[in-house]
Amino acid sequence: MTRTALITGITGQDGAYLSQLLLEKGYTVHGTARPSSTDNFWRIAPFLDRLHIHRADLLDQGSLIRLLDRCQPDEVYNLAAMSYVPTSFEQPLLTGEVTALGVARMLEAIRIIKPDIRFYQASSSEMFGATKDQTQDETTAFHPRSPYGIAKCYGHWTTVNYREAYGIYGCSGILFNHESPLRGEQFVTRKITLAAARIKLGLQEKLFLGNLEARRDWGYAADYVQAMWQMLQQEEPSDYVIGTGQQHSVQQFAEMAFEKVGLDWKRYVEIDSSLLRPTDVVNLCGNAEKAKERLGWTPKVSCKELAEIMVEADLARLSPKDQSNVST
Ligand code: NAP
Ligand code: G4F
Repeated sequence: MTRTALITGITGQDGAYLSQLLLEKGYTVHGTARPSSTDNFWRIAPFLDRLHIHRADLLDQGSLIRLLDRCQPDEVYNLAAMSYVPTSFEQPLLTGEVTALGVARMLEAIRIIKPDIRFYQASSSEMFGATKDQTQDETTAFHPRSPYGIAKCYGHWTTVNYREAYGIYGCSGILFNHESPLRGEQFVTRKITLAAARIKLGLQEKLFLGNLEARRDWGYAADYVQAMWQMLQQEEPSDYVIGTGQQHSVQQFAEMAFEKVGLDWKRYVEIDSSLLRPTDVVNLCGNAEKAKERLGWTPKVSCKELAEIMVEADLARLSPKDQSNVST
C-alpha cells in the first residue's frame, strides 16, 4: 500500500532532498508552504507536479490540525523552523514561537487527529553549543548558545516527552551542519562557495566573513535525509546524532572552496566584525556510532568533496546565460 508522508518546511534545503527521496520510494508526499505573496518553490520545482502543497504555518494550531485531518499521513517530518542563527538573536520570541512551540503545536495536532503517526523532529547540533566534549553523541549535555539552540532544545525535549507520556512514535534527529547546492545563501558554506564562483568570474571582489575559527562537522544534505527516513522505519523510536565525525574551520572551508577555482582565499577574504555573534558555537563534531550500528547509516561525501560540489554548482548557475540576472 502506498505510504503517505507530510513534510513541514518542504520549500527548504532538506525539504527538497527529502521529498525527492520519498517520491523515489513511492510515497505520496504532502508538504507545507507558508502563505505568502511570492512562492518560494525553486528547490522543489523539478518535481512540484508530483507533490501536494498545502498552506500551513507552525504558528497556527488550527492550520496544522486541518492539515493532518486532510492528509492523514503515516509519517510527519517536521523540518520547518526559523533556522538561521543570527536572526534568532534579532527575533528571539518569533524563533521561540516557530522553532520551539511549533513542535508542540504539531505534536498536539498528531495527538488529536492521528496518534499513530510516526514523527521526525529536526533537532540540531546547535543544542550542544558550548560543550567541552571533543565529539558529541546522544548522551552529551546540551548548552545552547543562541535563541535558536534554546528553541531546538525545547523541540527536542517535547518530542521525547510525547514519546514517553503518550506513546507517540517520535524521533529526534540531532543533525550536524549539512549543506548542498540548495543551501540558503546566508549560511557560511554557501556564502563562501557562491563568492568563490563570483570572484572567479569577475562578478565580485571581496568576501566578508565573521568568525573564521569556528569549527563545524559539515556533511552533505542528500546523505542526511536518508537518515531521517531510516529513523522512522525502526521498530522502536529513538534519538540519533547524525554527523561525519570530521571537523573543519570556516577558514579551512574557504581554503577548499577557493582552491577549487584556483584562487588563494587570503587575497579575497576580509573580516567584518559585525558578522560576529553575541555568543557563537566553536567546536562541533558528531559521533554517529549509534546511527551506524542501528540504522546502518554512514555519510558518503567528505567536506572537501562537498565544497567542490557546491562551487561547481555555483559556477554552473553563474554561467553566461544567467549573468545578467546575477549582476542586477
Ligand atoms: P531551511 O532551508 O531554512 O528551511 C526551513 C523551512 O522552514 C523553509 O521551508 C521555511 O519556509 C519553513 N518555515 C519557516 N518558518 C515557518 C513557519 N512559521 N511555518 C511553517 N514553515 C516555516 O532549513 P534546512 O537547512 O532545510 O533545515 C531543515 C530543518 O533542520 C530546520 O528545522 C533546521 O533548523 C534543522 N537543521 C538544519 C541543519 C542544517 O545544517 N541544515 C542542521 C540541524 C538542524 P519558507 O520557504 O517560507 O521560508
Ligand atoms: O553557516 P552558519 O550560519 O551555520 P550555524 O550557525 O552552524 O547553523 C546551521 O547549522 C546548525 C547545525 O549545527 C543548524 F541547526 C542551523 O539551522 C543552521 O543550519 O555558521 C557556521 C559558523 C558560525 O560559527 C558562524 O559564526 O560560521 C561562522 N561564520 C563566519 N562568518 C559565519 C560567517 N556564518 C555566517 N552565516 N556568515 C558569515 O559570514
